[in-house]
Amino acid sequence: MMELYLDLHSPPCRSVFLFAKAVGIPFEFKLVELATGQQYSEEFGKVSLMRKVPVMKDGSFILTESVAILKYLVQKHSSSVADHWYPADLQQRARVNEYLSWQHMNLRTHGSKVFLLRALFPVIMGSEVPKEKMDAAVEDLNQSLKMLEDYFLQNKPFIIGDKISLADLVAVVEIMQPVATGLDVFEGHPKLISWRERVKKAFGEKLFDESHEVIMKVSSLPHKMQNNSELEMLKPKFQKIFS
Ligand SMILES: N[C@@H](CCC(=O)N[C@@H](CS)C(=O)NCC(=O)O)C(=O)O
Repeated sequence: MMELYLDLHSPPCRSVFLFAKAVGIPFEFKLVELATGQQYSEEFGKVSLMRKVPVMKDGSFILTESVAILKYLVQKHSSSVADHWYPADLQQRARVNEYLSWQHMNLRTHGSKVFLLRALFPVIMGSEVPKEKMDAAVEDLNQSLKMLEDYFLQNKPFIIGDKISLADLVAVVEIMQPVATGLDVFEGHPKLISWRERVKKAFGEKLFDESHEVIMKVSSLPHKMQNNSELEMLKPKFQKIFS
């Protein structure tokens, strides 16, 4: 059976998990606990030199990068996966790809930064986040949310139109990251509130909430990380990101 190496604290992992579950692709869940540094273990190093999740192992074929994994799954299961997830239509597919290309350096980058600053910075660095750093990160996130709303979504129910696609999936899991830290990211973005409800419904509330259960309990993450030697490995990484 296909194996997925995941930690559901991670948005790219949740996108792969949610998709496989929603379309009924069977897989074995292999937990790689990032908070305890399992991505640096010898065992995981044999699976992926990237030391990041998600990773898919389908037989002897190993694939990293959530977007590549999602597209692989769509193509592999094309007879059972509904077309709307990654439409065959040239322009609709291009629209999905446009979002998937854009999000890496925009919503993902800025959403993750706000998440890391609010949830982890104080524990790892042992100091509060400087106000101007936090304000700048939230401002960048807001600009990405505005672009999602005004450019990608406009007045449509979903990014490609009437139906959900990989683009909505990848967007919503990233937005849930700052949401989990208690930030009201939807303030000033009314269209995104109803869009999120439509996306949730499309997956089914139970599956959606189940996938987000661990991230919604993010306040327990620092506790897991404390007294853990792996924390020291994260310090230089954080210093590099946030200096
Ligand atoms: N572009 C990659 C991003 C993967 C990634 O950054 N994963 C993070 C979790 S969100 C990770 O495994 N980080 C572990 C580390 O950097 O030590 C994807 O979409 O799959």
